[in-house]
Amino acid sequence: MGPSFKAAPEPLPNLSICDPSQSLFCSKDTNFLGQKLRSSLTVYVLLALSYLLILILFAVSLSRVSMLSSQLNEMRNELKRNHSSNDFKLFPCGPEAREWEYFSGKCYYFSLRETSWQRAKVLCEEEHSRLAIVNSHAQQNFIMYRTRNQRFWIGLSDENSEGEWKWIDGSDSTTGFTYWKEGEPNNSGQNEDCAHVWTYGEWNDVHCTYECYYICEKPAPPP
Ligand SMILES: *[C@@H]1O[C@H](CO)[C@@H](O)[C@H](O)[C@H]1NC(C)=O
Ligand SMILES: *[C@@H]1O[C@H](CO)[C@@H](O)[C@H](O)[C@H]1NC(C)=O
Ligand SMILES: [Ca+2]
Ligand SMILES: [Ca+2]
Repeated sequence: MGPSFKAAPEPLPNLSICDPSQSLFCSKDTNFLGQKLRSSLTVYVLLALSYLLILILFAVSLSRVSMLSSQLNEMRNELKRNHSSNDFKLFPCGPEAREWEYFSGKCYYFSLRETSWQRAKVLCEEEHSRLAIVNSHAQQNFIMYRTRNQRFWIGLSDENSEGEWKWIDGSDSTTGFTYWKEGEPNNSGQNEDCAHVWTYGEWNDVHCTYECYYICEKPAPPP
C-alpha cells in the first residue's frame, strides 16, 4: 500500500484569488461581498458628508437670511420712525387723529354736529378731552378764526351757582381772561347757565339745552 501512497501529490488549493494583500476576506465570495460592503460604506459616508454639507450650507444661509431680515426690519423701523416723525410735524395731534387741530401745545376738536352743553361735555370726555377752557388772547383768536361766527360750546357755566362762572376744571373765570360779548352774561329768562362763543368769537350765556357745536381740548401727545 506504501508506494501507492506515493501518488501524485494533491495540488494545493489555489490561493491566488485570495490574496491577503488585496483583501481582508480570503475567498472569492467574501472578497466580492467585502468590495460591495466597502463601496456602499463609501456611498454612505459620502451621503452623510453631503448631508452635513447641506446642513452647514443651510445653517449659514439661514443665519444670513435672518441677519438680512433683521437689517431690513431695522431699516423699515427707521423708515417708520422717519415717517411718523414727519407725520407728527404735519399732525402734532397724531397722524391717526387728523380731525384734532394743534394750537400752542394743545389739541382741539371742533365738532361737526350740534348738541346740548351737557351732552357735549360727555362727548369730549369720551375722547379723553374736555370742553375748551379759554384763558389767553392767543387761544381766543385761534378759536375765533376757527369757529367763524358759529355757536360753539366752551367749558364755562354758572349752573352750580347763578352768576358764578366757573371753568369745567373748577377754576374761577372772573379772575382770569374773559371775552364776554358786551351786555353778556345776561342770564336771559333767569335760565342761561352755559357759555358759547358766537359772533367774532365773543362769549354769550344761553340755555344749556340749546344745541351748539362744541370745542374739545386736550394736551398734545409728546413728540
Ligand atoms: C431717516 O432720517 C434720517 C435723518 O433724519 C436719515 O439720515 C436716514 O437716512 C433716514 N432713514 C431712512 C430709512 O429713510
Ligand atoms: C341776552 O342774551 C341773549 C342770548 O343769550 C340775547 O338773545 C338777548 O338779546 C340778550 N338780552 C339782552 C337784554 O341783552
Ligand atoms: Ca346763568
Ligand atoms: Ca345771554
